[in-house]
Amino acid sequence: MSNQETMFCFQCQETAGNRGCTRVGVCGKTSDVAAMQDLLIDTTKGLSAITTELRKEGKAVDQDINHLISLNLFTTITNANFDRKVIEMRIEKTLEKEKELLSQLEDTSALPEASLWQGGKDEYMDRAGKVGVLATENEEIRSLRELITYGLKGLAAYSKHANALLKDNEEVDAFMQRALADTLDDSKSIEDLVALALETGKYGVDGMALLDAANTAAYGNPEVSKVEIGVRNRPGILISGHDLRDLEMLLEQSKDSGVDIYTHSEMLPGHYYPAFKKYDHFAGNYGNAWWKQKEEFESFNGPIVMTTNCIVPPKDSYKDRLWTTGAAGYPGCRHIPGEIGEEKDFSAVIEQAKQCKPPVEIEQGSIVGGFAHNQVFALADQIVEAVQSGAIRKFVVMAGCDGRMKSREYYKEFAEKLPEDVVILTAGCAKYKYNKLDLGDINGIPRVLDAGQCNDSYSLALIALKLKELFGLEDINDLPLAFNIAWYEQKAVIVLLSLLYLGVHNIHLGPTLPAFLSPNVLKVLINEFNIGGITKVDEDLKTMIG
Ligand code: SF4
Ligand code: SF3
Repeated sequence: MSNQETMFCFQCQETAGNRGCTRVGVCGKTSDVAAMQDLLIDTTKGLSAITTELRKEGKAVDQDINHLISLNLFTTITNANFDRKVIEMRIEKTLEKEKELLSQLEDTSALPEASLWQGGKDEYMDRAGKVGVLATENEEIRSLRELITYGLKGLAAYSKHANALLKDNEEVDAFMQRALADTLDDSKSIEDLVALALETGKYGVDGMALLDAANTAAYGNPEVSKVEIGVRNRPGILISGHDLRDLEMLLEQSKDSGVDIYTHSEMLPGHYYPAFKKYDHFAGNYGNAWWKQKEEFESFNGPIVMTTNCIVPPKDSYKDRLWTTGAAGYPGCRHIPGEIGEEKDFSAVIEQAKQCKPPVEIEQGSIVGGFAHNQVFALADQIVEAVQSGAIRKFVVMAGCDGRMKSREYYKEFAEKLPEDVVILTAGCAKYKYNKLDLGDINGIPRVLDAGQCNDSYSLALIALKLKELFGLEDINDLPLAFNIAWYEQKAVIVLLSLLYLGVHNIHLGPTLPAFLSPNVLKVLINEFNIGGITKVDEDLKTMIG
């Protein structure tokens, strides 16, 4: 691989043929952008090797460097940033920081080549061809390196959201950087890398805890909430992605503008936080999971702000209404700048909205959510009683991502066919496959308990641990709890590694198993954790629910 005509990416569930995207991404990523992402990852690993050595020498690493590294990783997550110029700019910045920090290091002998390479922009493409995924020839080592790298991308995304709320965890950052450096270290064995993958899960839990603490300190604990899915008659702004700080700024700046704010996809849980309930113009949720955005952004009529992934390459009909901010980017779409701690300026978006027609109504009614840990703990007595009386037989965690593959209809069917005494615990955009079905309740407890965004899978883990305590069990795997997780992008990888770290066995992962897991790495996960895929709904209902 030495030119921009070839690429290799297999980081997401929709990778071509469940093997790898090689000319253009199924997501729409072009080969030159893929190459620049490969180089950005390599330079970020190089910088991380330097910061790791600096820490070993007892020197402090600036928070700005930690933030730079997290944002670099986040920028390469599936569907976050398609803008080659932005990625090149981040490579340049990273190389500058490498140079600066190298001069502070006493001993540079342990550094990998990636820490020392300093090429100009005209050399980027050539270098990218040498440092992509396939540069690691051994299939097992490659698989583990990518598993760890993807987990770290997810962790970086969650850290970045916590950082936006001025919360940092130096231990998480130091680990992230050490682990990135280790993925370049040829002396690491398969066993070392398996251990590192599980350690990544430990820090995944810490990273999600950091974000949970940041979100709840800033906006209160999510509470049971009814969210409208119809529309009002004023123009609207649609905000998507995961960044709650962006949502807060937009709500505040638009409050007397005559424009309503609607959430899309992973921003839906914004409605569950008490702090946002005071805004009368916070109208509801519009549309579904990310992959339906082409139709839904068209009919929304107003501007759309993508705060993170998932962006689908936009149609011309609404491209001038699509704005990005933070790690998100798309060439030709306007970007709202703003560093951590700065107030972003959404006035141009608000002005554009005023000129737009109100959204076209595509659905009516409401959905209920807000079952994060605090709210569920408040209902603990009711839940324990329902389990003890037999009214609730089992819980099934169906967290994760949604996606466009037909095979994902499985999750809707699975939810529909679940026996009526089974409760779904969900988080992430996976929920759009069943959160508008009328699945009823059990003694007042809804059968779909939505904790929030994908990072709120942390809440689901806390709920499981609480149930274990309440039922006096030794092992989380003794709970009446099954895991049927849908994955798509790399945040789901950190959620998975976190669950493994917490000792959860028998996780079913679908709709397909990750292409980046080599047969032998998969064998390890099966042997140690009994991970499995999915089959047919009826069969899986038998094995998972009984
Ligand atoms: Fe292919 Fe997924 Fe990579 Fe996009 S992110 S290029 S769809 S593997
Ligand atoms: Fe969805 Fe992209 Fe994963 Fe945060 S928004 S869960 S796919």
